[in-house]
Amino acid sequence: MAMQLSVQVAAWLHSEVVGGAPFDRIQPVLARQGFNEIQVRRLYNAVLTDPDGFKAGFSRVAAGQAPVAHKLPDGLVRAPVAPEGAAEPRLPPFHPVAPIPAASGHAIACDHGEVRVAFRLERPYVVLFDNVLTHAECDALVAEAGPRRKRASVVDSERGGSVIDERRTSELASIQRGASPLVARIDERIARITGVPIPRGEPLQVMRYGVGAEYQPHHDYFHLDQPGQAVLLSLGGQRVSSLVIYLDAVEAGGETTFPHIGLAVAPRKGSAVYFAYTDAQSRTDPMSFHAGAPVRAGEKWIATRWMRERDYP
Ligand SMILES: O=C(O)CCC(=O)C(=O)O
Repeated sequence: MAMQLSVQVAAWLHSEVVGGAPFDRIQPVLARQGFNEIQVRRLYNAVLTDPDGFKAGFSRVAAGQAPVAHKLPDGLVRAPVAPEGAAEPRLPPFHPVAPIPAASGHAIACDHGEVRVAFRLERPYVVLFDNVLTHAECDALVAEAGPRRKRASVVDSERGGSVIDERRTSELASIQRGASPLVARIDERIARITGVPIPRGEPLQVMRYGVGAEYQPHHDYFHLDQPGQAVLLSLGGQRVSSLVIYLDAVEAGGETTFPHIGLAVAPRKGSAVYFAYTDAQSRTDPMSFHAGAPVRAGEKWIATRWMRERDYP
């Protein structure tokens, strides 16, 4: 259903959001106007993403002109152009709601030993961890989940649910939190290194990619302008971060790539790449665009955990 926003409410929303009002202040006001949470998030993000375009839209209506469709930009949000001769412009900062806990330092003591932070990138927010799982744990997870795998699917952006799609050609087994003593131990460890509480994690997805299999570039967060994705917010809110654990090395190819910044992370058994892309106001970072590059030789095994704003049932 199309959203009907009065000029007065649109003007109020614009001035509040431009003034830095958090989502929680906006939501109850628009809820009283009859908007549901997804609609409020879309409006909030529309103002944040393009405040001038949003203002131009309701100003046209106030002046008695026909409204124009408001399209959210889905490409790269670029930093302002720097003066000639200046160094490359830095991207504006983005503060994810789920950064790794600063207090842990570079070596995080866990039940099996130390998980080490190999590098951390600010934007997109990416952390590479070493020694998240021991080699024996990687092998045990593959043995436990591997036989249950089926062809992977993606979210159906129009209708909701999931569909088989050539963009994701791996095989996948979805493992509930706490499904076995091994998975429960992995749940604890993931929460410890990422700082995201266990109940906010979606099921662990154990995946195998054969030669040629890939996961083409995508965002893990839900795109609220696509109806089939927006409905998924009702289960635990937006996705905030992802952890991809490598369960084996790959002979060639199969890197996790971040095309906007030219980063390719090569799979190493037991290490993991973590990326966080949603802030405290539910704004999402398009720079977190990433992919699983095609495997060129050997096979690739990973376990991915997607994490939410709130508990995931
Ligand atoms: O296969 C990879 O390296 C990346 C997996 C991925 O993009 C995901 O699970 O969201």
